[in-house]
Amino acid sequence: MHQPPIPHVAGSDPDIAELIQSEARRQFEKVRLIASENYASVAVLEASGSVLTNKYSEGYPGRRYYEGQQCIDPIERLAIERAEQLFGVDHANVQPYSGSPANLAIYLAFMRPGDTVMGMSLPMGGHLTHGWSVSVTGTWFNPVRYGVRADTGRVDLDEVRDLARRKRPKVIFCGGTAIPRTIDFPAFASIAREVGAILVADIAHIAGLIAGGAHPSPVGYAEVITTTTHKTLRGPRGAMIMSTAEHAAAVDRAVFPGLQGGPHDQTTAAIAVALREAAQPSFSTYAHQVVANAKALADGLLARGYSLVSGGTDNHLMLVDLTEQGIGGKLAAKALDRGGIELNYNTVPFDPRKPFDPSGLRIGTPAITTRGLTEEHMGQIAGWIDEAIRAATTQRDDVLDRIAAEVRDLLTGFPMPGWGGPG
Ligand code: DSN
Repeated sequence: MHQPPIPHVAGSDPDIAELIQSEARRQFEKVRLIASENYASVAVLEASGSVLTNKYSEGYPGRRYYEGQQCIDPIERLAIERAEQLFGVDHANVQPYSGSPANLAIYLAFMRPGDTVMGMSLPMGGHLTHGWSVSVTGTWFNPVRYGVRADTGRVDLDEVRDLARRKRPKVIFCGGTAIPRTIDFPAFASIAREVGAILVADIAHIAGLIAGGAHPSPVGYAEVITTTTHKTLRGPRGAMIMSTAEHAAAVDRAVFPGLQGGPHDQTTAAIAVALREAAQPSFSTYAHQVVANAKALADGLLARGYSLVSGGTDNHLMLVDLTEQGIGGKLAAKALDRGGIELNYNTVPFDPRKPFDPSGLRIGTPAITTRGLTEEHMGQIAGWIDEAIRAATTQRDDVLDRIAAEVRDLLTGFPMPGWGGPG
């Protein structure tokens, strides 16, 4: 197994080996609530760490620029077929190195510099690559942005329609990184159709929920779908672009040779493994449990007086607005980390604070659900979060250290894929 113990790394590079071991222990001992993270299976980890890393295979199956593709071609074909079957799409490209390159390929496939792109504003829950100003997508292209309503915390689709009518974008992105509610793909599709735009659903956060039937699918609504493979989908760090047959050639050309060289074949194999796992009935159970856990955790926080953007969650994540608690997100996140609860500070819609120390926390349940935690544990976690935030405001590090010990005790009973634990 290519996970700790890692005797070969330990023999040749003890410094790195020790850091990997420490990271494994850290992942074992913490309640990991970063909404975009997960625990990949041992099978996925093995495929990612395999000899496939030694191979170059620029091109696509059957059309490569290097010899020796006898094993790589069938691996990539399997990954493609499994993606197409799992999501019910005409075409899948499994080569993008990660989510941002996948989204850049959309610009290359369908737009020219200066064209208009419409996406959700980053501080409202979108992604950098949906046209945010510090990204190349917001400087080389003409971005128009939609957000959420101040009173509901939800996307106002009438506003999106008005904006699209006025600005006539070539591409409309839906999806993002901090959206706690179901994405209305049919409504976005009707807007895109009306203005002649291509609708791209960025499902990076919810791909696993869609695969498991715990969130509606964009297939049949969005002509193009981008996703990472390592969030709720629980695969390796990678990405895919899926599309209708009509757009297949443009997507493939944009990924290679447009943006990338050789695909990471070890990642392709690990994506294939993850897609096979995601097609099993147990994965559907997992996806529904992720959502059930998020709802239970949201209820636990609401019951303790916390304000959640949009009032709750439909999916794997929630956004806590700490304004009433009188503490910034960064200080809260750092205190929680000391208390064994790992999450990230996040802007909330209309945040008066700066992005580097915003008003909110983003909390997600994909990783703790993989560890086997269920609704019965969410009240306890909400209680720890509340106690740690209070301890942060009174600088009670002793309380944080006590919580961290309680967290460690709880998690001892929940195995982590890829590591047998400290024993
Ligand atoms: N970094 C990812 C996230 O945390 O949502 C988005 O790219």
